[in-house]
Amino acid sequence: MATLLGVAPRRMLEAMDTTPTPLAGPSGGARFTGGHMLSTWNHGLVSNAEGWRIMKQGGTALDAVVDGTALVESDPTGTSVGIGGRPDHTGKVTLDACVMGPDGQAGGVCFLEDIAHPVKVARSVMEDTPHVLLAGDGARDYAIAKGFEQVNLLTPDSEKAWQNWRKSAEYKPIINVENHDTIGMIAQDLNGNLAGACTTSGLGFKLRGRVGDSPIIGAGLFVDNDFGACTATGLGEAVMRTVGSFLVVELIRQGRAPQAACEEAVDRIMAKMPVSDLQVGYLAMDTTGQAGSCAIHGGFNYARTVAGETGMVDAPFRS
Ligand code: SD4
Repeated sequence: MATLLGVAPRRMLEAMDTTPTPLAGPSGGARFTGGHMLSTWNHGLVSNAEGWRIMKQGGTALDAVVDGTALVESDPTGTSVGIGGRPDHTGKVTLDACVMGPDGQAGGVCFLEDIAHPVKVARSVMEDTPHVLLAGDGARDYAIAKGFEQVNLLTPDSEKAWQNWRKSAEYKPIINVENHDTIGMIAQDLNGNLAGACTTSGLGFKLRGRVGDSPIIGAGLFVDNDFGACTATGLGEAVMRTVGSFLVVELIRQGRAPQAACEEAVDRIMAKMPVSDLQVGYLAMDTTGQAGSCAIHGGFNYARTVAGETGMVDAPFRS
């Protein structure tokens, strides 16, 4: 057998001890069962309130994140999620979403048009198909066949914003602290199980066909029921290039607290790309009830609910 430094590969693996941290919790603590939810931005308050209502009635973390984020999708005044989301450069609203549950199951939709609740379609892809991601017309056909509500996602307000944008039609795919508010929600239910959801209309006036991090498992969202969960907001390209949410959960698995893990993921972006004009924020929890968050720039906030008590938290930032 080939050897490296004189040690057979198999023996090297044995010597390295690849056993993951015990399942009691990443830091050895007990699993938290009081109910824990983290949701990006101010609209996270609405999602967490709904999530808590669902958990108290015996609903799972998955029920909480799907129904919690679906409420934000229904709000026509939100310009980055669901109906009312800013269109692409051709004036069409295209939506991205994904969900992940405690058994490692995952589902998503991207480049989806005319459907009110992409997060619910994502759940259906996860539960009713053998696939993880459906795109474009195929995703829409699937949603229609499943009986999901069809709507015109372009509100008069969004159309006006697009018309204004067309006057200069400057294509600058930049996300700063003012112009993004995807909803990413991660939760741990009263049985201690984790789940997450992420839903967005993505970058305003994006190129037609552009898909960001939000429907991509490992980028906009990752859940490992044994260790933790993470979701991202901000410029999807930066998150995708660094597989951000997976990275955060992997760092938690390796023993870091959620806060330190989010900081490291932000630092990885900052080490590789100029960030003066771009924003990314990570939000994470472990299984023991600890939370963490970090953004490139100031301005990212999130709603945190612990055992029914909710508050807004300003995320630390690194720039
Ligand atoms: C994207 N990450 O499509 C999303 C945008 C976002 O708040 O987070 N907006 O790149």
